Amino acid sequence: MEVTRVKNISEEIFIEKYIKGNQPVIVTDGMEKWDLERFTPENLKKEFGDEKVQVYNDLFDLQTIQSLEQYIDANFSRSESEGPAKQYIRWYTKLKEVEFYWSDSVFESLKKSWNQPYFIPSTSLVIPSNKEAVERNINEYSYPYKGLFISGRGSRTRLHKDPFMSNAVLCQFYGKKEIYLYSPNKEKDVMVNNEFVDVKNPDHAKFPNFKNLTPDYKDVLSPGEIIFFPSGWFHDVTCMSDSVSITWNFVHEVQLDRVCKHIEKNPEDDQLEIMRFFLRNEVPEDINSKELVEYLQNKFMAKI
Ligand SMILES: O=C(O)CCC(=O)C(=O)O
Ligand SMILES: [Fe+2]
Repeated sequence: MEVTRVKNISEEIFIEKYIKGNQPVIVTDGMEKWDLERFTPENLKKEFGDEKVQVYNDLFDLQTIQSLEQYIDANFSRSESEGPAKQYIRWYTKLKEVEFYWSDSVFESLKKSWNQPYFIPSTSLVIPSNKEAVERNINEYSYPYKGLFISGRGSRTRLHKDPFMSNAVLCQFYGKKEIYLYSPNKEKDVMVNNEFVDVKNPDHAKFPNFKNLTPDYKDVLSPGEIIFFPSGWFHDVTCMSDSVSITWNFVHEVQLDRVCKHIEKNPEDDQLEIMRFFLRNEVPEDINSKELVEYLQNKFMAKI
């Protein structure tokens, strides 16, 4: 089944139907005023070719550090005989004080060429922290967990779900991506011992329930389209051509319950480090999971 496509959608309806309803959707008119030409491989190479980038495999294991130009030359425009690309640039903005090739300066420079999509709420957000109740514009704000994804034809992000029940927004600037989506209630079929099935090459001995399982949605994301991955949905993304996208994560207050339940069930989840980072201006860095849930419930209590 294909993902529902909508346009001219209000923030209220997006919140109600898709964030609260926890359903995926593709919005087809969210990038109309953006400068997509700025994001072509040729232009990115010209503007940022010397920048160092992290290059990953089809999950999130770092393979190498190289320049953007080196990556594009080796992985884009590959001929049939060279075969598909296997490596993938996931270029995130700064999450913590560690030596890393973050993308902050590149995002700063690209700022005028895109924007926060009109239907994505910028208030009432649990993540990113919004203590001062000011609006958060994904584009203006230095936003940990925002990334530029640059990837040659054939490269892939294998099945996973995003951390701490956050949603992801994926904006497609260049090329096409094939997307498989499995709903959160398929967890026992696609995940065993914290390992995700490779949906395109499943190990049936390890994932016996996966047999004959079809994705809830299978679709192709084209330039100018934005897909919303709701919290807890499993997604697998394969580049059908050379590709450039931007992605980020957020949590809206209508989902607070789900996030708190996740924290209570998984108090040792490594990914909570990211949650703590987002809330660093509000809570002590070493806050434990129980206190974190209490803090969030109190903060949003008036509203739930
Ligand atoms: O585009 C991809 O390869 C993966 C996207 C993704 O996992 C996300 O946006 O959360
Ligand atoms: Fe993801």
